[in-house]
Amino acid sequence: MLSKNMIDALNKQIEEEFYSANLYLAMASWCDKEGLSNSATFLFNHFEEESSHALKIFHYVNEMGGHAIVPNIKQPPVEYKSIHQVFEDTYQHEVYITAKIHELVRLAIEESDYATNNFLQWFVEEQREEEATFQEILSILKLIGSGSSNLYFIEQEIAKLSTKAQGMDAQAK
Ligand code: OFO
Repeated sequence: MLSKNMIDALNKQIEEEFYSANLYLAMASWCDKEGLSNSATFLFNHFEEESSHALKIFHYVNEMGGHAIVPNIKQPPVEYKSIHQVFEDTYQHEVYITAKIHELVRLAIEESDYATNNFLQWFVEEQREEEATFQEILSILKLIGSGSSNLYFIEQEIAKLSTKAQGMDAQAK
């Protein structure tokens, strides 16, 4: 049984996860339009991942006797200055989401809600992995540098990371 506080906090997180999904979908669409198809694929995959995170919490709330609420999600930015900005924003966004997950863990501990604390540990690990992935991308972008003649190399590296990430997801299932 979840406290009212916990149900509200988890519903807020459902909204955050759906927003993350839409943010990555908007970024994927921008990359697609710019002809950056490997980056687009990487971000489309991330859209699906974030949607699955939202649903995971959604089902948990109902399973625990609460009421999961379909959120009203604000529109994410649709235009980006560069691929560097896209990935800088993804990294900053993941850092923000990690802080939100940690707040939920703190609440679960305060309320001695061991089931929710246990449920949230999957997200703690997921966030650690996601921050590491986006940080790796930022390091690669920094090494390659900006300038349109470097976009080809960036696309090659993102394709490699997509394959690696999919391999990890398949293992996790
Ligand atoms: Fe990127 O994260 Fe969901 O949780």
